[in-house]
Amino acid sequence: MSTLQLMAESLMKGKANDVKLHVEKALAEGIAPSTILNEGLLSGMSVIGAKFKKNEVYVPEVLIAARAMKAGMAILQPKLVAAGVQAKAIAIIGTVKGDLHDIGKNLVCMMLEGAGFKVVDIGIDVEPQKFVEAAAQHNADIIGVSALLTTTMTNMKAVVTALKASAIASKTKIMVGGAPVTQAYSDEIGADGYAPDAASAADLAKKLCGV
Ligand code: B1M
Repeated sequence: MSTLQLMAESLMKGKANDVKLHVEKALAEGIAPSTILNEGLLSGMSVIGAKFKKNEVYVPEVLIAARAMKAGMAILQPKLVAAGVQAKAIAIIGTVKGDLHDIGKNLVCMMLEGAGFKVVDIGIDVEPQKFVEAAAQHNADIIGVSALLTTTMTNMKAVVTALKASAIASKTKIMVGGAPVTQAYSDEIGADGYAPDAASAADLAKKLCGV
């Protein structure tokens, strides 16, 4: 098996130290940082995403794989920057105003990072205008809004309204998700898309951003 295949395998098993060693070995072998990212780390993470969607792996496995990916990225990131490799797109992610749940939102961040996005996590209990300000500040391609309560999902509409009224409306897409959210609700409030889980959120974000 090649170093990149071993790297992807180790990532899928959540073996952070092995991932680090394989990244270092791949760099020593002269493999380009972008190839290590795409054919090693992202390739492993996309398998995890697909399995998560099919309920073949669960939240703990995804968290462990994401931790292994982060360990590899810590070594690779400076090399990517030096090589001028750009993120595929930029995403702002947060949980709506009044809502403190962040486990699902964090998984969405990890899957997006695993799909090659630069993710700016703006946290929980986020005011509608804050989503738009962060998106403008970071020149974001997409805003992702999470809600876990039937009482707070209604605040998603205010985020959509704030975005549509802003100067970045034509550039920045918005997707919504979280346990009580549905496609019908997303359509009703005028969001660009809804994803039922973190892996689907990464697929949807790629589609909406055309990357
Ligand atoms: Co809360 N809570 N909670 N809670 N909590 C729920 C959501 C609840 C269903 C429990 C219940 O009653 N059965 C219920 C909501 C009822 C409703 O509105 N229908 C509830 C309640 C009522 C409350 C409080 C009001 C309780 C109280 O104080 N009386 C309170 C509210 C606080 C607030 O937010 N203002 C509260 C508090 C808490 C804790 C702080 C204790 C804790 C949160 C800790 C944290 O997040 N750091 C907590 C927890 C842990 C839960 C449960 C048990 C688990 C939620 C979770 O993390 N799931 C939950 C019951 C349950 O779901 N079984 C419950 C795992 C996570 C991976 O799934 O977040 O759904 P989830 O994310 C999924 C998808 O939804 C999707 O992808 C993720 C992964 O595939 N997804 C997106 C999520 N965001 C997305 C965004 C996207 C796309 C997909 O695009 C942007």
